[in-house]
Amino acid sequence: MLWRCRGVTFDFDRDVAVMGVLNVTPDSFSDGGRFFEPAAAIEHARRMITAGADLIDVGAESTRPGSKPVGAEEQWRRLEPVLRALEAESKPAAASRAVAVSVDTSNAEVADRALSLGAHVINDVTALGDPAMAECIARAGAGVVLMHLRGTPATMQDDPEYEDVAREVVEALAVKLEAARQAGLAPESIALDPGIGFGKTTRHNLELIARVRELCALGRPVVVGASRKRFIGELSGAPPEQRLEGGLAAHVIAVYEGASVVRTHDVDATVRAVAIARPLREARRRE
Ligand code: HH2
Repeated sequence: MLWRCRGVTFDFDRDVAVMGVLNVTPDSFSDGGRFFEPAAAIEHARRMITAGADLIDVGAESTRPGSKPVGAEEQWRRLEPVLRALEAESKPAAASRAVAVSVDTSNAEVADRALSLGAHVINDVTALGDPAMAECIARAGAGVVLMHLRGTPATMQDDPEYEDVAREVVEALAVKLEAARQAGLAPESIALDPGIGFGKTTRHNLELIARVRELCALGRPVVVGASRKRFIGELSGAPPEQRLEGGLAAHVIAVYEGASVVRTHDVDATVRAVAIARPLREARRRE
């Protein structure tokens, strides 16, 4: 299965991609403030590329539970210097392989500006909530991640309820996928994400990871982002800086069950874990 993201095409019949998180924010839940300065952000992106990241996902707005939206101007003020530097860093000559630049925004104005600086992917946690989003992504020929989110980051953890979370998330993303196609996005540009922690309890997150195959059945690559999230803390008692092993466990299971992309703060360890999880999945297929 191919995922076409402008100049970079992923072949998920062969590969699993690791997406490194770069939060250019003062308030993200696990690394807020650490990479807020452009120089620190660029240095961190370089480290992730060297560690084997296939995509760098740059975000200027925290979407942690209870967070407030950040306006387009402020998002762009945070993103621009980093994207300008990344454009050069991500070229195959500099990185020794193609690295895609993803921008985590649900604001079409920010997405449009980022695409004009060469971004390959728009990671939209609202799955085209902004009516202008589809058109600007389609025009650029970029890739898109459509994520499942119930409510808004401000309200999403207020007692989320589902009858069957995996079935409902698949159904909701099937509707989003069809809407994206209708809006002119090429099917091969679209990836889907169940939105771990976005309007879900610990039990919901576990079911979504364990049943990721049901989402794969929609025929598009699946992105899973469990890194350092609250459910890992709830199950292991660990604070965000000690959730590496929990995140690896979740991502290894997700890959084994069919996920194509894992989104992580811990690229080096995740690349090493995926190097085992992916061939394990292959070994099972040949049974
Ligand atoms: N999770 C976060 C942000 N963006 N995008 C996708 N596609 N999938 C995810 O699971 C996802 C996401 C939250 O993590 P983080 O960016 O570290 O935190 P914050 O939103 O506080 O910046």
